[in-house]
Amino acid sequence: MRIVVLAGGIGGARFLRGLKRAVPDAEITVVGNTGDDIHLFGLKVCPDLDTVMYTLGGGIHEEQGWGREGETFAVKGELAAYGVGPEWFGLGDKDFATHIVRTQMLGAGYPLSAVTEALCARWQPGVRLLPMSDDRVETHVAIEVDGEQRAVHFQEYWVKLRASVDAKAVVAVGAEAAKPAPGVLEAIAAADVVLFPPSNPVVSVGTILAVPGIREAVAASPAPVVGLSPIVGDAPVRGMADKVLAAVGVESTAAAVARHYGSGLLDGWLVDTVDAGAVAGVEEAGIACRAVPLMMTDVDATAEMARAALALAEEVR
Ligand code: GDP
Ligand code: FO1
Ligand code: CA
Repeated sequence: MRIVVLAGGIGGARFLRGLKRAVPDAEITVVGNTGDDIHLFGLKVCPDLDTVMYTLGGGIHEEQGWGREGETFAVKGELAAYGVGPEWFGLGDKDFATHIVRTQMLGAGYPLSAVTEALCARWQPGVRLLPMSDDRVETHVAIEVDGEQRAVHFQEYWVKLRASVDAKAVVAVGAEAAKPAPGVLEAIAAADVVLFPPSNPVVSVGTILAVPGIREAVAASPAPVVGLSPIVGDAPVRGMADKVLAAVGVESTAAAVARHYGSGLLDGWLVDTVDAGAVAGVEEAGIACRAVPLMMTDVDATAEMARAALALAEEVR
C-alpha cells in the first residue's frame, strides 16, 4: 500500500511512528512542511523535517518532541558569549551538526530534497521524507505591538513570543512562487491513501497545501483523503494552534477544522471520542466522520489511530 502523509513536526512525526507500526509493509511518503524553516547563525534549520527524521530514526528528545536526546549547549553558550543570538532558540550541539551538513550541501548546490535524502541515509526513518518544496518558503505572522502592525518569523511568534499576542494573519512568504519538490506530485498521484495527521492545520498542513499544485493534486487524487483532528475537546492537544486558527477565522473545534479543509479535500475525518457530538455536523458537510480515541499516549495507541484512519479510507473508497 502506498500512503502519502502531509506532515508538520511533533504531531506528524508521532503519528507516523504509529502508522509504521500499524502497516509495516506500507510504502510511506511524507511531504514535510518547510514553512517553519529559519536561517540562524548562517545555518539553515528545518525544524519539522528534522522532527520527523529524528523521531522515526530514534534520535528525538522524547519528552520535548523536538531536538536531539541527550543534548548539550556548548556552541550556543559560546555564541552567546560573543553576544550572538538569538538566545531564545535552543539549538543543541548534536543538532548543530545536522544544520552544518545541510547548509554545506545547499551551498554546494544540492537542492533541499537531495540534502534531506542524504541526512536520512544516516537516520533511516523508514519513510521517504520529501520537503514540500526545494524553494524557500517562510511562514510569517502579522501581530500588533503597541498599536503598530508588524510581521515576525513564525519561530519568533511561536518560540520567543509563545503566541502570547493575537496573530492577525499568517502568510507563507514565497509559497505562491514555490514548486513542489521532485516526487511530491507523483507520490500524491500514485497514492492508495492520503492522510493528514493531527498536525497544525494552518502552519503545517495549510502551508504544505499552499504550495501551488499540492492542494490541487490532493483534491484530484482518486485515493481517499482522511484526516485526524489535532483539536480534542475544543483545544489543541499541545501547542498554540488555536492562535493561528483564529487568524484564519477558524474556531478551535474538531468540526471547524474539518470544514476548513472542506469536502473538496477531505473524504474522511476522525475526531476524538470526547468530540463524538461533532460527527453528525461533519457528515452534513459531506465528510465521512468517526469518533475514536485520538490521544497519542504511546506508539500502540497511535497505531490504533492509524488503523482507524485506514479503515475509514476503505469505507469511503
Ligand atoms: P509541530 O510542527 O511540532 O507544531 O507539529 P505538527 O504541526 O505536526 O502538530 C501539532 C499539532 O499536534 C498540535 O496542534 C497538537 O494539538 C497536535 N497533537 C499533539 N499531540 C497530539 C495527540 O496526542 N493527539 C492529537 N489528536 N493531536 C495531537
Ligand atoms: N521549540 C521551542 O519551543 N523552543 C526552542 O528553543 C526550539 C528549538 C528548536 C531547535 C531545533 C528544532 O528543530 C526545533 C526547535 N523547536 C523549538 C521546535 C520548533 O520551533 C517547531 O517548529 C515549533 O515548535 C512548532 O512547529
Ligand atoms: Ca512546525
